[in-house]
Amino acid sequence: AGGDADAGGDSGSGDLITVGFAQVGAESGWRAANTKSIQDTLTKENGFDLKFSDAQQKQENQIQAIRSYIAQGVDVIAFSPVVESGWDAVLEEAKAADIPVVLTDRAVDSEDESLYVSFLGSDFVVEGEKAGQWVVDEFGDEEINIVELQGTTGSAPANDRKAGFESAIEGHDNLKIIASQTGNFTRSEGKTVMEGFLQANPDIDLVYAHNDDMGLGAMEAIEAAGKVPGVDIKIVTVDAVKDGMQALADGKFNFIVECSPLLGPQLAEIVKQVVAGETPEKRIITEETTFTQEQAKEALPDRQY
Ligand code: GYE
Repeated sequence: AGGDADAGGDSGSGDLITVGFAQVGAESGWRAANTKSIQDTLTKENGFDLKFSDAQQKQENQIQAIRSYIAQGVDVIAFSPVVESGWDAVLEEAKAADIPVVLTDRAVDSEDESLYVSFLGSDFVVEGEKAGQWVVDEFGDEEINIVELQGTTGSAPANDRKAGFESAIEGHDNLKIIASQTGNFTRSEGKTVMEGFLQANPDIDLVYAHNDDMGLGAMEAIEAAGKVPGVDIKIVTVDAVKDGMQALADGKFNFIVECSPLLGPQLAEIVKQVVAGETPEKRIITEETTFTQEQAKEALPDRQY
């Protein structure tokens, strides 16, 4: 920043856009693909100097990372907030330092929308609704006991995927959520929580997991309990990462709502716009689909992540 743009073919670091990215963690296959997309796109060759941090799913670590990006005077800060609330103070610090902030993937609940320039990511309520609608269509009037594996408590995707699912099954009294607990978006916690669900409830018909990883953990717990995932107990998840798609193609999952982690290219565009003094769109929603077992078999060979 600040260098003379006419430096004639010299791609010295003065011409690069410095971006500080505070990532949530490395909790899931989705997150790994998201990190790769960002790191593969915000490269020196593409005109960026990326500073990247992993908060291990802890808000205090993210706040610390953002403060250090402010102290370093980066051009733009981008982050995926681990939880929705509690960001106003640090976002005001960024604003006071004149550093624009781009939210990627997850939302904050700040009422002051001037605290960030743009929010790029999925509509998690719609994802939850798509999962719920599949359940409604699949089971009709059958009496179904559902257990829910929630994402990280207080995160936008956990809040919204829960709300969207509930609204889609509302009024269908035969579809009952008999237990709901967080598995923190990880495979291991998904497995542990599912083990507890299986011990406490003899007739579970369906698992709704807020991401593939927890669904994969639940699948292991179901198998360990001597039942057949996808048949005795059906599994619906969100994400559509490779391992999830494989489980779907193998008949162990029953339905996946896609959530795209490939946000790097759009983030790069937004950052360039901001630095050029343009105003990016305030809300950019990722386009996504859903997959049945047959569709997973078709899509799997070309799946990038
Ligand atoms: O679905 C989950 C990840 O914020 C959309 O976070 C993301 C979610 C994703 O850990 O797998």
